[in-house]
Amino acid sequence: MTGSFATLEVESRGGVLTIALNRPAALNALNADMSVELAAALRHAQRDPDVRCVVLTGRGRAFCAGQDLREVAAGAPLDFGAHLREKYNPLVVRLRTLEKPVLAAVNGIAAGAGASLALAADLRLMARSAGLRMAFVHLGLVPDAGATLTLVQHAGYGRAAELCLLGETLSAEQALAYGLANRVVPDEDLPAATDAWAARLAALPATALGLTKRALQRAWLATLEEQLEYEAFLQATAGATADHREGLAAFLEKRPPRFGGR
Ligand code: T3D
Repeated sequence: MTGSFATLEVESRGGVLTIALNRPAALNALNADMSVELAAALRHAQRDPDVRCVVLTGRGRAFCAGQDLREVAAGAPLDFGAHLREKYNPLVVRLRTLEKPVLAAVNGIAAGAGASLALAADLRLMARSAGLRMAFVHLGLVPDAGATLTLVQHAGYGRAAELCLLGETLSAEQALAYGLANRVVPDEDLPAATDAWAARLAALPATALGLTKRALQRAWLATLEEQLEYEAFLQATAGATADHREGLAAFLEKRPPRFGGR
């Protein structure tokens, strides 16, 4: 799948699928082609057992400036509801339910639906000069692509309200303080920091990571009793994997584990 897209650069190496949004002149704004291609790349990530971690990033100085507003202005009046249901919502569902870790390497500004995509990832590494901007309010729109949920989940209601209602750009350092970034690194260190985390994630037991993600996603909805039961259900699967046996053997033999992903 490497490199066969008009709006993305996709590379698969060492168990890591890197998807780079690649319309730098438009700050990687999401046009119709990009949403179709991103859906295809994420489908591939789900299906290919050799993909054990997904990195989402942007080429050029931005991560993603959200919906391509020139495309909206040039076209027939947009059916916003249908557009979201057909294009963005499936992308967000895929990112959140993909049973592989998704790491957003936020290399620059992430605005509107671009911020929503970054927030849908499991982990966010941000370059120091990057920012998050809930730009929707400046267009008279409502935050979409899941951001009203993910912001409240990661940052809490008050901070989510501040970001969505005021629509100011949140710096990377502020994003870290708000719980929206996992790490902030100097701009020039982002590629190496991303590679290091992605390689670590790709070397960890794939089934356990996938099931862990399922458990975390569901935790928002559950009572304690339900979550305890769900953890027990998932552990029955994880406990039957070769990776679990390898982890146990490595512990007893006092050596690093070599997880095969099965
Ligand atoms: O159903 C639906 O589709 C509704 C869903 C909506 C989802 C959304 O995402 S709504 C929010 C859309 N995004 C925005 O409102 C952000 C718009 N962009 C900006 O506010 C600014 O560009 C930034 C704050 C992101 C960055 O500012 P700055 O000063 O660093 O860059 P710039 O000069 O504004 O932009 C550079 C170029 O990128 C420029 O093109 P040019 O003049 O050099 O040819 C600019 O027009 C282009 N660009 C930036 N954002 C977009 C864009 N082109 C198309 N669409 C964009 N979203």
